[in-house]
Amino acid sequence: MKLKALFFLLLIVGSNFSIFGQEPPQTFKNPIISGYHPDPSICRVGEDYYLVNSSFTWFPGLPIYHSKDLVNWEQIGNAVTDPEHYDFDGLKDKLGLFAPTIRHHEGVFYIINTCVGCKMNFYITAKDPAGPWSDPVWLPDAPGIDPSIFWDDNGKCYYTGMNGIKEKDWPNQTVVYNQELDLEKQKLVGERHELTYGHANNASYTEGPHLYKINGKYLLLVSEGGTEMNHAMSVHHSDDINGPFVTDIVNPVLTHRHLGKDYPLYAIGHGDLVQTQNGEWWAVMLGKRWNHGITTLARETFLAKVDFEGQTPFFNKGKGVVLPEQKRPDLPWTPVPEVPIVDDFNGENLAFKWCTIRTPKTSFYTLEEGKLKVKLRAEVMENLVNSSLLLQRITAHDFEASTHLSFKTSKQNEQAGLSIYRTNENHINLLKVKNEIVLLESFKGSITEIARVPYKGKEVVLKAVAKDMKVQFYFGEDKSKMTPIGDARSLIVIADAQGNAQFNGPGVGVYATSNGVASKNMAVFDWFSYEGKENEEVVD
Ligand code: 6LW
Repeated sequence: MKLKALFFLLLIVGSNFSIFGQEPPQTFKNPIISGYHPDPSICRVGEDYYLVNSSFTWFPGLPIYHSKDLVNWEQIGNAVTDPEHYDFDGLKDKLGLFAPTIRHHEGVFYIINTCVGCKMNFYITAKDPAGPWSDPVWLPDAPGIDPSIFWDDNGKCYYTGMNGIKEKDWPNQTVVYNQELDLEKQKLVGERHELTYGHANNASYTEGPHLYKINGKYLLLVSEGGTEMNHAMSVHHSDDINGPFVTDIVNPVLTHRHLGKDYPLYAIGHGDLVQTQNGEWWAVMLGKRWNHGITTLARETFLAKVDFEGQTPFFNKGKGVVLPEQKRPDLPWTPVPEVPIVDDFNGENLAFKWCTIRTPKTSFYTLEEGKLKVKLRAEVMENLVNSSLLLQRITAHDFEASTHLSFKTSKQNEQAGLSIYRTNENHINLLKVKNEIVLLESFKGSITEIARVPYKGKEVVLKAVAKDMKVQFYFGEDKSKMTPIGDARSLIVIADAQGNAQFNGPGVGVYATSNGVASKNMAVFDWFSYEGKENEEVVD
């Protein structure tokens, strides 16, 4: 009896104090997952929450996060990992893996997604969301993008998606449809039903649908307005899964488009709902932040409380907007391990955060003796192919990134170093070449040599310090003796809507190339350090 009492006492104390004994915070800050994490989809299994984001041509793709409290998220894997099945070559950076949906049904996790430019809609399954995930089941009969998956009480599974319309009644009109998905036959079956064009007769780009059954009625949540300033979310109700769906008079239920272009958080939309084990409803959605008037972190993942009045979901009731900071969900505060600032490449595999761009048809790097060894290959990042480029998402407006490189070449065409990358046309590279260090900037496809300095040593530390929309580059024999190279460059190079920069987001990492000529040379990185410097002002 005493033991049982002690156990319950510990439980109560534990839930009020985080495992580290600190008083858990009462509030959380948005975004909950910073850096480019667009089109979030979420599901709950017991006390565990799983979230997936779109990832375009980043490989591996579809990052998966886990949380116990909807605030602290840890990446537990990527759902798209097999180069055999997903060919992103030839795809612009804004194509590839669009908005996914993650759901759990009868012990199996499902992700349904669209590979734009590469065989379109498919679903994959897994027993463990950390993977392995199954090979894709392609759905050639499913048109459009933004697939979602829902099981009705009768066990039938339904596919909901967005499709274009030939005969539009207004510009950018699209339709959300559903159709039964026979998981045995692995294809859409039966009649396709058009559910909504959006909440108003000018709703453009109605997309990102998700179906729910709440209080015995079907609720259809969709996004409208496109993923920029006019982004919004609306809900539609029906007693029948195939409709007719009636638009809710309260629509749009969430948007920031009425707040004007200077409001700090904008483009809010593309959300997914989840009910906690304590009965609360919350929503994840995408949004953007300004950084001195432009957006350099692309679309991030935000969280908002949802309260139902009847069938209508009210987002942050009383405020009706996504808040930079608010009371956190009534869940046990469960911090996750900090992502180490320095990656010393001592592991057997690269951390989940490391990705390349487009599909690696050959393995171009190894981890040996605590070093990352990257092959110099003819491929260059300016072309729509996979090159020897490894990136992690930039997660803060101000950041510091540096790496220790060991590289020697006698050939003019061979380069290796540090890269800040948004697209094949928008990037800044600090590279070691034959007896020199060179700073190259590509903006909207035009490449400029910013600076070039002599450097004979084999070992070099390369560094980038981003602050207030500028990034200054440095080089040196070691961390304590760094010299600036070139002037501070504007981060507009990685910003949204600059040239072909759309949908995806910026990364920082390492790069090596022999510029079109075969090479046996290697670039050896001893460590890589990335630290986001939070200086995000909180507004309310
Ligand atoms: C996503 C769609 C969208 O699939 O952009 O603008 C696509 N809206 O919902 C890529 O994020």
